[in-house]
Amino acid sequence: MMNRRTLLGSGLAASAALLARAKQVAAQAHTGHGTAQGAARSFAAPVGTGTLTKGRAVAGESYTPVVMPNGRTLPFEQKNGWKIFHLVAEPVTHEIAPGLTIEAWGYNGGTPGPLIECVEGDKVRIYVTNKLPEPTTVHWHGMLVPAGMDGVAGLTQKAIPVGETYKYELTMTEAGTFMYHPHFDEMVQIALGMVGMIVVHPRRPEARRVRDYALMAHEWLIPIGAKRPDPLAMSDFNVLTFNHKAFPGTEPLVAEQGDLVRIRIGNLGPMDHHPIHLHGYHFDVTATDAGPIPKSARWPENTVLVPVGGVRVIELRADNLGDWALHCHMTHHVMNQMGHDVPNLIGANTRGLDARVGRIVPGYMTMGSTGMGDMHEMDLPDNSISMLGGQGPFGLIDMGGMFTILKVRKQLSGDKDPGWYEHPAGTVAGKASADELARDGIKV
Ligand SMILES: [Cu+2]
Repeated sequence: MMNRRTLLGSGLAASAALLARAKQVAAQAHTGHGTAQGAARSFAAPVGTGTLTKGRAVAGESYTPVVMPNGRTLPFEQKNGWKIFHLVAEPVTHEIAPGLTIEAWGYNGGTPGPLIECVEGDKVRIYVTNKLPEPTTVHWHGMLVPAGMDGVAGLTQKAIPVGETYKYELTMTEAGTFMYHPHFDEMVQIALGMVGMIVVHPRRPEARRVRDYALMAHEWLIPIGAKRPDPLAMSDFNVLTFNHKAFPGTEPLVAEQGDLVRIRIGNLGPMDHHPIHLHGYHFDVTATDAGPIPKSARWPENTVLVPVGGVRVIELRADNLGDWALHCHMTHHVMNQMGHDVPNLIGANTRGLDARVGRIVPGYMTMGSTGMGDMHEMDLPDNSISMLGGQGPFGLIDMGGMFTILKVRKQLSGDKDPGWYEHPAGTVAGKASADELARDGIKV
């Protein structure tokens, strides 16, 4: 249950009242079962699934497979000089982070769609079966394709009717990072999760060891307690994701000292551009969804703005060991649900408010008068995630949403999440001693 003492004196009143109501409803629905509905969930540290460093090696191909953290790669067959893929558009159930599961739309049993990976020059045939309750198409975003393969309903093809399978034939004329999404009822289908990435590898193999990652940024409005994202949202998104996971649900990226790390960041979210920021490194933006940026035109960056409908590829050399935050720098995009649309009571005197409001709304709890860093301690209604993130080695990581971690180690053993970084002695910020303050003339 909530720790009321640590939360006293603050006041996200509307949200707290909503929580109290949600708790009442849940309690009524479960009377007699003895379950503590709405009890605060534990915040597990993010743990990888063991697929972090290796993609799928493909017979006859020499590229390093791209890893889509929390994601999948679409299998294919080779027949008569074609690579044959099959995408199935369908409703799916998807976990955003432990505690929050949604009814979304996606491809092949999940969302986002699986990564389509192939090689420059490939002839690719992609069958698309429509198991949605309405027509759809697939548009190959950024790719140079014949007009009739461009997937725009009404303009270049008939929308794929419910239950039918259409065929797209594409020649991968250039290497690069592209995306796919429907071009029928775009607002609804994209908002419900129908997005995916495409990587076309150069025919010439890379000269060095590469850790190659794909991250798709997305944003959702998921009303507290609801399972269906609201596709009508324009500005009030409350769940921000990488590969449709909100921290602490995001798998970390890993690299070994000396690796070239390439991160392909796509954005097919409905409305927002995302300034994606990486700690511990300066990186180059090396490509967009229109191909590589000439070396002479690159400049170093800490933050790359990934526009809606765009891809930015960043590269860095993994030479700074540690656990490094990789996140959107819009502060509302590193929060989860519950942190939006609440009154600002920072600095307000809310003493006695709990007792008074509690007479009308049982279980009422005010929060946030000393800031909002303690919001993770709120009780949560069913099917929701805390406004803040997960447990780290030094306590709460108070960011959620579009946040993940790049873990760089001297050596990695196997393909698993290596755990938290072990800092060399004397390299972690800590409390200053009286001697140190005196030595340096700091008066506090
Ligand atoms: Cu953002």
